[in-house]
Amino acid sequence: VTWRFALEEIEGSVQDAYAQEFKKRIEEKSNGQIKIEVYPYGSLGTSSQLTELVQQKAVELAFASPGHLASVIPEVGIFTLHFVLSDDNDVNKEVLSSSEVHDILAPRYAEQNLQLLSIVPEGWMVWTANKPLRTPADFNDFKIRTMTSPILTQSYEAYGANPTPMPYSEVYSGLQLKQIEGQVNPIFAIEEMSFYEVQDYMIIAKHAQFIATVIANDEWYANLPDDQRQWVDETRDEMVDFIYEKQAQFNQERLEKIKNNSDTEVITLSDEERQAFREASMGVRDTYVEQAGENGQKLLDTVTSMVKEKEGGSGS
Ligand code: 6CS
Repeated sequence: VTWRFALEEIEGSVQDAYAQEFKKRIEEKSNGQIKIEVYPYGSLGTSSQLTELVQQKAVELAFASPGHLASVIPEVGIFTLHFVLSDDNDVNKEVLSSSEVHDILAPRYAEQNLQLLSIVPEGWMVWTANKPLRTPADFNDFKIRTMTSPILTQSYEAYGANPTPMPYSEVYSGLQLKQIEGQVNPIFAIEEMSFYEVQDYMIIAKHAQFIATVIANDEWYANLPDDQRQWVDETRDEMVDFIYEKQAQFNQERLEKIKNNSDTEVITLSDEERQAFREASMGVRDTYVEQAGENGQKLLDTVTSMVKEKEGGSGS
């Protein structure tokens, strides 16, 4: 049998590294009985279209990032909120792979005919612009491209910006043609999509991680022979540490590459500067809860208390 795995990112990306390793492990476990075909971004459609393809069982597996998926499942919008996750990404890895978080979200995915397999951090979101962005006031009227969910645009409206949602594939030309003034993505993506070529500054505020989720068609997953479903579950669990290390490596290496290949100025915000953004972002949590309801509140409480607990526990 052949399983199709669709990506929201191009070849060489974090999602591609995930899919290639997933493929390798499943093909090995099944002794070649299962083949996985990986479809990088561009071959099948936009993020939202990929989710639809999984719902229709036209592909079995895909990535679905909350920045787009929150239009369909408002609860996942939590991962687009600023300053909700820990500054310590080891803590985030643990929280995101916990059964507590999975169990709140999985039923909502199931209502959409989707099986939530995994929640994957891909690195810190970094702002790019042609001017430094150091204070919320610097965002005043700033046209920043965001992913397509409305919950996400509110985070930038809170800073006074003019967020412009658009698909990933249109960002480079949007920047080039000045339809947008800036965008936000993890460093590996800024490098592989060449956004840094048309932007002068990269601003690291550590305000959020780029989070993706791995999904499968719910019916397909439920009807898998037991041994095959076990391989999927096992591999999904094994991939947590694998992809965590990969994303760290990719983001580090590509920051060096950008520094070596361009005169992009990299700005890292101080704790005081971050604090101003943190304060300006707090009100968006209420808007999130209004949109994501009781289940959203429960998820927010669970995530924030787990982050606190694990930060305390790590002694840092
Ligand atoms: O900005 C986006 O739309 C995309 N960015 C990344 C790093 N992955 C997928 C997502 O759709």
